[in-house]
Amino acid sequence: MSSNDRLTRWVQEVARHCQPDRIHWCDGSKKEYDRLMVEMVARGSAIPLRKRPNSFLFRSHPSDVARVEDRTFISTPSRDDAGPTNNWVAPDELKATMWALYEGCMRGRTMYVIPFSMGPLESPMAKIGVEITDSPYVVCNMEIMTRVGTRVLQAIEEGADFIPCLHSVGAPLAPGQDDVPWPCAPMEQKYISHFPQENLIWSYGSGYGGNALLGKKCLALRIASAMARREGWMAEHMLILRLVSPEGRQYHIAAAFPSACGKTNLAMIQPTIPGWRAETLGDDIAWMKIGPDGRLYAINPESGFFGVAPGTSYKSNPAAMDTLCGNVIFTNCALTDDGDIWWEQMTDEPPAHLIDWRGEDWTPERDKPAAHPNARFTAPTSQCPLISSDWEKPEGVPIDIFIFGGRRATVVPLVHEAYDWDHGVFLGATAASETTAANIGAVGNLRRDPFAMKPFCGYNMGDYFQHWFDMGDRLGDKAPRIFYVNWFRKSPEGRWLWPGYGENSRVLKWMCERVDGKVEALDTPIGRMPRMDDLNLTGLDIPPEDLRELMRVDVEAWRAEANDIEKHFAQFGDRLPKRLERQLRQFQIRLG
Ligand code: GTP
Ligand code: SPV
Ligand code: MN
Repeated sequence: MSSNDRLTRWVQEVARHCQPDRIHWCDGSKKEYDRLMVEMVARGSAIPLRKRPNSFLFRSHPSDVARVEDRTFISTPSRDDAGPTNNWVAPDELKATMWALYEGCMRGRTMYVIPFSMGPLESPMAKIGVEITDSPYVVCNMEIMTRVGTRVLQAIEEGADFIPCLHSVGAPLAPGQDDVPWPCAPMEQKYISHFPQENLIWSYGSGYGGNALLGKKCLALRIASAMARREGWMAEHMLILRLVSPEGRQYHIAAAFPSACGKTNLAMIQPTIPGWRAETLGDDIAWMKIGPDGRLYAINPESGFFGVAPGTSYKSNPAAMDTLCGNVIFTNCALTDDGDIWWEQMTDEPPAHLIDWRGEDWTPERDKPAAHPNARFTAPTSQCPLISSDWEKPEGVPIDIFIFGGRRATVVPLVHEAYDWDHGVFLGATAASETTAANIGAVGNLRRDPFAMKPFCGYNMGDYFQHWFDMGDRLGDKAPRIFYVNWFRKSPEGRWLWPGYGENSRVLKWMCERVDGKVEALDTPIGRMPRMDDLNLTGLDIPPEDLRELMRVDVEAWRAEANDIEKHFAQFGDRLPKRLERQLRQFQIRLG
């Protein structure tokens, strides 16, 4: 059977179950996008923005505002292969449950077939997917976030493999029934399911972000991470950035921070240190493979930003603001009276009146935010003024530096460096962060989020740790150097101790100097840290006591961390690499 026959039969099978009124094969054209938007405006689910060309605001159902980790499943034949950090249901059982939900679920709707490529089609690292969805909102978002169109279909016709991705909002319409602006299913019917053995994705019940735009978290991270392990490459929740020194030397950095912990902002950094500049390559996902010269090369599989809106401003991230000049889909932002969008911290003063993300009148006296904390923009990567001319290079860029990190109000200092690769894997494996609004659930709870991949690793996390060791062994002395950062330290009163954003360039510069062997570092129990004099702080107005706090290693607090890491590691049983146990013992010895 040709892959084209396989595609036709799959589409027919899905149509037989889901019973859509009609089927539309997407060509990815502007005409198609425009027509879908016109239809969504007419139905009342999209609001055209008078102030931004070709831009639209959507308001989701208040129950469908973020990823749903509790409803996300890695369905491997054995529970052990999904591991302790994933939800698991046996494939047969999950498929039976979901087929029952899919039965008739697209009645009254159009079924769209979206052929898409993750990565430039001509890249040897690119992967093709086909998403079937009953949501025109998903189609338009996918057309920004991925490379959609007839060229992809052609590749399939010529024999290229593809990953089937099935999605339904789970809200069939009875004959004559009016649609709602944001159809979705109740929480207990939502399923974001992955079958890594078969490279298959089934999503039901949500129209939002990573639950529904299946090229992103589902394919490019969960399925891709499982493929990457089998095939000897890496699929990581990482931004990709090129930093250029005043002398013109280029450094490529890939950084893994959990959701809503600063990847997009770091990817678009505008360094405050004179002479240094940055170019954006990717803001969320990196696919990396060892090149012919033995170094690790990264591509960005996406073609759009699905970025956190609140907090984005001309002060914090001017490049993002410029990226949003037009051709943007805004979701759950507030609407201004003159037909533009607004969100918290976009301007110093909020507008006197807004329509909030729920569609209600809002004035600054209201104690609820006008935009949902996980409000997002979907914008083409090519519109970023800092985009690197190499961002679509088929072979990618060679990575010099890995950064891990997270949101920690206490304990973790501004920056430390791993002693070696194994210690770096330990830092990644033990990364912890306060939860954010990017997932439905409590916000601000500290949890381990290894390599920022807890919600996105498509197999047993213990095996994933081993994969990092294996990659390091293959890379040898060409492996990237590994650092750990925390931009989110707070004073007891809750004030940020570090100004963040563009000022983070000061920390990046120190990393580059470490890579070049230009500066010594201080050995501490947690890793190597900058000597105060080596951090360029010129022009920064930080009280000395704040700086001391940002660079302090509180041995007592780290002993408590070590105890918690023991518990964290214990859940992996015999899947935990011995090399991590050794790292933990050495850490405990250094702590004394
Ligand atoms: P996902 O798209 O969910 O993966 O998030 P992300 O990792 O790309 O996070 P993003 O850059 O969108 O930042 C999330 C929030 O953190 C935004 O509200 C930012 O304004 C804020 N933020 C980002 N960088 C910094 C920083 O250096 N300091 C402080 N204080 N806040 C930051
Ligand atoms: C994240 O949560 O890490 C995101 C947003 O990048 S979503 O696409 O919804 O997963
Ligand atoms: Mn993300």
